[in-house]
Parts: sequence; structure tokens; C-alpha cells
Amino acid sequence: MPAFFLHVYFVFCGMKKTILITGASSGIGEACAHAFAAAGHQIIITARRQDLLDALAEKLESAYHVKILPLCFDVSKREEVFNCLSKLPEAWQDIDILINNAGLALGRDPFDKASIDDWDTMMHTNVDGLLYVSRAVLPYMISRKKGHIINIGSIAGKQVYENGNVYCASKAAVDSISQSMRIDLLPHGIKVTGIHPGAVETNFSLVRFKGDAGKASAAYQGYIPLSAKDVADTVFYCASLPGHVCINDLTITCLQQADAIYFYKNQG
Ligand code: NDP
Ligand code: 8X3
Repeated sequence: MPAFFLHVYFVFCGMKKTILITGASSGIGEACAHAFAAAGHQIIITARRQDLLDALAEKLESAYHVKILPLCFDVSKREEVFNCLSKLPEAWQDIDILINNAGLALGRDPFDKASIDDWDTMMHTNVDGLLYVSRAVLPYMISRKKGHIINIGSIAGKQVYENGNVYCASKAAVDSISQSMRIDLLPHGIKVTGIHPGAVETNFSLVRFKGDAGKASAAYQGYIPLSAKDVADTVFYCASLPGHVCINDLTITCLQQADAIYFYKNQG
């Protein structure tokens, strides 16, 4: 159905949802924004880069005729998160789905040589950021006794690999936090899903290797990695199930990746 008619249909049937996506300026978050906007939902897109958010908002609004609210903040800054999210305009407060996606890896060095500043940034972003955003959004969900929190972990949180140390630990924490949220939020009717992708070709490796394009592209050579859209389609599927069904935990890899370490790469 064309986007405009889908939008009118959703508004008419009261099926239009409000989605909040962190890390929507790039990669998996941006692809999630496209997937949910294409289905007629209104979306709060967040990240640190205002210019990218504004450009994405314009693109989504004109392509899908949906409302988009871009909010620029750093998830690792507790005050910024609560300032931005605790006083959302009324039309944006009924958040149905929170996608905690903002995150990064920095460096791939042995434990004894890795940068401690990089460790701090990863833990503050991947762990603290997810905690702050979740706590800031939860009151909106709790007051309506419904909601769905989707946390983007990683296969690196399920199995540690060489020189992955603190990135792996931060994603293991996301896995643990997802499990604990699922228990504690049961009385409030809130679903919690942990999605743990293997290698996805995005800006992730460029960020990890601090702009070294050679190292970044080498990370995806010899196999067909997941695309951001593959993960976004999976997120969308998890979010589209009937109210009483919750996918708790889902690990997704491309065909040529078996676990966090083992890849079957093309020869030559
Ligand atoms: P990208 O680098 O393409 O996107 C990362 C997003 O996170 C950007 O939008 C970035 O926006 C945002 N972000 C980073 N730090 C902050 C911050 N402090 N505050 C707010 N936003 C922030 O990578 P991906 O799309 O691949 O990564 C998305 C998530 O998926 C991450 O959590 C990552 O760990 C996870 N993941 C990625 C995999 C992969 O192979 N690509 C595999 C498994 C999991 P901005 O810079 O504008 O703030
Ligand atoms: C990103 C996937 O394998 O680079 O979380 O850690 S990996």
C-alpha cells in the first residue's frame, strides 16, 4: 500500500505508534527509522549529530508522510538525556517502542595495551547510555501499562573474542540488563527484547578503527555480512508480533558467520 494511504489508514484505525530510536543518524538505527516510517509510525530519532538527524527527518517525512522528531543528545550524558526526554511534547509522550541502539566499539587491542579512555567511552555509551535512556522513557510506558524495549546487544556479548575485551563486556552487560529488565518490568506489561547481531556492514568498523578505511573495509572482506536493513527488518518483525508474544532474545548472523569468532570466508 502506498505510504500516504498507509498513514491515513493507521491514523484512522488508531494503529499509529510512537517509536524512539537512539543512534538513528547512521547504520542500524537509521535503517530502523526507515522500516518504522515506511509502516506509517511517528518516530523520535536521536543521536549526537544534529545535521544528520535533520537530513534524515526531512527524508523520512517526505518519503513516508509521517511525523519525525529529531532530538540531539549524547546518551552517555545523564543530565542531557533526562533534560531532553523528561519533557517531551505531549504528542510524543506515548512511546510504544524504544530501540536502544546507540553504541560503538573503539579499538581492538589487547587488554594490557587498550586505551583506558576508549574503555570509558564504550562503557559510558553502551551501558550507562542504555540505562539512562531506558529510565527516562519508562515513566511514559509505565503510566500506560504497555511498551516494548528493544536493546541492540551484539554477538560479542554472547562470546568473547581476542582483543574484544571491554566492547564484549559492554555488550554482555546489555544482555544482562535486558534479562533483568524483562523480569522487573513484567508487572508493567512491558516487553523486553535483546537482539544480538554478528557482523553488520555499517560505519561501526570505521568508528572502531578511528577512520582507518582500510582496516574498516577489511573487516567485511571474504564474506557477505549482514546489512543494516537485515537487522532493522528483524527489529521490525519483533515489534510487530501480537501483544501477548515477546521474542526475548535473538542472535542474528550472516550465513558465513557461525559465532563471534568463526567465519567461513571465500578463498582468494
Ligand atoms: P554506526 O556507527 O553506523 O551507528 C552508531 C550510532 O550510534 C550512530 O547513529 C551514532 O550517532 C550513535 N551514537 C554513538 N555514540 C553515541 C552517543 N554517545 N550518544 C548518542 N548516540 C551515539 O554503527 P551501527 O549501526 O553498526 O551500530 C549500532 C549498534 O549496533 C551499536 O550499539 C553497535 O554496538 C551494535 N552492533 C553493531 C554491529 C556491527 O557489526 N555493525 C554488530 C552488533 C551490534 P552519532 O555519532 O551521531 O551520535
Ligand atoms: C559488532 C560485531 O563481531 O565486531 O558488535 O563485535 S563484532
